[in-house]
Amino acid sequence: MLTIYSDDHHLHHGRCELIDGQLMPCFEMPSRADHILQRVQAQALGPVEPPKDHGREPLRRVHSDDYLAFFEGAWARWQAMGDDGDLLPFTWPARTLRAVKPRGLHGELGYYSFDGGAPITAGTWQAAYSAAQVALTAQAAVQAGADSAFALCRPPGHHAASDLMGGYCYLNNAAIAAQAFIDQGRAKVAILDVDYHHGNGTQSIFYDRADVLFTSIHGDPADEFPFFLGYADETGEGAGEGFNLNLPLPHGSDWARWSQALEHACQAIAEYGAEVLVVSLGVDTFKQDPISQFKLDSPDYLTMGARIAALGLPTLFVMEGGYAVEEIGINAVNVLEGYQTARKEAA
Ligand code: SS9
Ligand code: ZN
Repeated sequence: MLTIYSDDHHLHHGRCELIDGQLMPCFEMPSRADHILQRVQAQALGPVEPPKDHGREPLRRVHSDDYLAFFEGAWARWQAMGDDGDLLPFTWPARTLRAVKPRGLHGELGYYSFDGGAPITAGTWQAAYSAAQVALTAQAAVQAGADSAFALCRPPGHHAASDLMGGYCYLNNAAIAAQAFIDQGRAKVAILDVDYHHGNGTQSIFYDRADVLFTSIHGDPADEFPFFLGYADETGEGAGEGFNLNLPLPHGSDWARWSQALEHACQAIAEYGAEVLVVSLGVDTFKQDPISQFKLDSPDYLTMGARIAALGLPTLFVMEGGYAVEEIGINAVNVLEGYQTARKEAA
């Protein structure tokens, strides 16, 4: 399997995030992607190539122009104010307030974000832009006929909506790739989000559309980030009614429970008649993940990959979360190896 990877992810290294009442060192750190790349190479998964620049247009298909301009320019504005620490939001347009767009940097940052977990640093725009290009380059390989490809994206993307950053995410790499499939002539794209957290950004981007089915298995938002989206009764709206499937699971869920939800999601994807599959590949479902509450073990990821392969669809894997840094490479690459082995056996 081809892996697309860019060193630019190192340009994003947040100092801290607001979590559980404290400013903590960011769990989303550069060594995450380094470990995954090392494992891809150690297991000889396949060639590793840098991204090609597909430009800004494919990003504009998912994100608003004003959001992209704000994100790209935010660091320079922050520097002009004389600061060089991380830029973090602290006020949001919650209920009873108005979702107006303020003029100043901190107000605008609150307008364009939903939590205090996505710091902007000097290199964040470039890292996120390159991650989107990583996704687009892997997407192009699958569109051109490859059975599968792995977009080793960092920072992750599935929490980012059309004009919102949050949850370590800025540009929605999986959504940008899914939209590229549509724009290149595919009629039905399925997204399977296996990250521990609900992919609120991806859901919202495709919520009123029938051409992209969004399915997600995640910690029940009643008890888990992102709290305000990801419930089972969110089934889509308008033309998208019936094309959104949330499978929330309780804290402590193990492979026996998780794999039933996977079966449910895979059946929905097969019934939908998807032409191509995008997997939002988070491995923060791992039992030792420091911020998550599921109990998957490393061999489970091999089985996960094999079940995804049984769908028989061209598949683009897009890296999302996973914070048990030592094991992240083993677990992520296990999904890819499980997939690849099952595809070879089927062929
Ligand atoms: C947990 C706080 C979670 C954000 C997590 C974002 C994960 C992205 N106490 N903070 S995959
Ligand atoms: Zn996650």
